[in-house]
Amino acid sequence: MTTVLILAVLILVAIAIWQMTKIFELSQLRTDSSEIANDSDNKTNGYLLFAFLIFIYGITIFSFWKYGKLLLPEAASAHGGEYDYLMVVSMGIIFFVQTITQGLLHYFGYRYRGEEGKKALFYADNDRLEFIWTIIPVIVLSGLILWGLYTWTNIMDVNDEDDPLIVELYGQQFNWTARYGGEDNVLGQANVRMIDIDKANVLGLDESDTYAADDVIVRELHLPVGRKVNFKIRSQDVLHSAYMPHFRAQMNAVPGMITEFSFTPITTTEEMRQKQEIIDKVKRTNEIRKERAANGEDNSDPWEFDYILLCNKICGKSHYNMQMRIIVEPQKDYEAWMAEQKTFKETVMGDDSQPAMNVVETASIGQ
Ligand SMILES: [Cu+2]
Repeated sequence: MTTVLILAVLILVAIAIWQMTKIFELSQLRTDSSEIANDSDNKTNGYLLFAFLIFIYGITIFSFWKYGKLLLPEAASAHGGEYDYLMVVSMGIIFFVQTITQGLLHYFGYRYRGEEGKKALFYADNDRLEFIWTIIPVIVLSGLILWGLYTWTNIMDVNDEDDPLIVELYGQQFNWTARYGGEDNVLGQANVRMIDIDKANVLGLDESDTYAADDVIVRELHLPVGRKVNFKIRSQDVLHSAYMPHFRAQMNAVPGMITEFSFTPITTTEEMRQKQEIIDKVKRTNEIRKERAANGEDNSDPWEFDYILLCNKICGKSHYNMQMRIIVEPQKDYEAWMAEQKTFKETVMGDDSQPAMNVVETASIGQ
């Protein structure tokens, strides 16, 4: 009832304002009713163009200052540096060209604004000018595209050189599971049709495949630093996307097929935590979390930096929370961790109803 009353009052107030405006308009004596812009109008618009130019330059500088720190930290994979360099050069060129063209565009709008008696020059074409403004973008864009293609081909070349570690990433609504090939570094055959919940065979491994017996299934990904990793990516249900932002890696997880991505981690989690930009980020985040804690809100425990695997396809209502911690560590730490993990044979193939996989303490993972 109150809502209806408030609405009625608002409508009546709006009608009253409308009526008053009409009365005000009628009471004004129009001295100049012309719809054609005069010199003064044009001048005002010319100045407004300058004001808008200052606004877009200002908001650009403000965004860099305010949000620049939200960009990803230095890449932690071997290919990431080149990827970032390509990105920075592309953005630099775009930024440079847009700053100049916007400046010129608005300046010319102001400089050649309409004036009484001024006539525009009829200028049909100029071959040299057209050649210049065609050839420069052609050269710059061809350079960027060729460089981009070369980089892309290098990054996407998944091969078995240099003895890569083979890891499967398995996406489902709404979590990630990882599987290592075990001692032999070969993944056993798997298929969603072989998923057996009763036996906790959640990834659908083929129990008759000898390669599957020593596979290690985990919910926290450990990678030895400096060793190439070949990821084999599967999805159980819908399209997901395995996204590891700190390693500049992303690949769709497509039901019914195995997609691949390969990279070499070059910075351990510990080394990353020591970097100044990460220390600052952690500090900023924890200040926010402290405020949240004071207000009794969720996500308020102190955060520590971790690499992370996310899903980057909107795959359902808990998509935002589909994540897995990644730990990059020295070879010996990796081996020690791996030695503690149980194999598929130990966890599933027996009839003693062991847990599905190596269970990890799930501490809070956050960005
Ligand atoms: Cu997903």
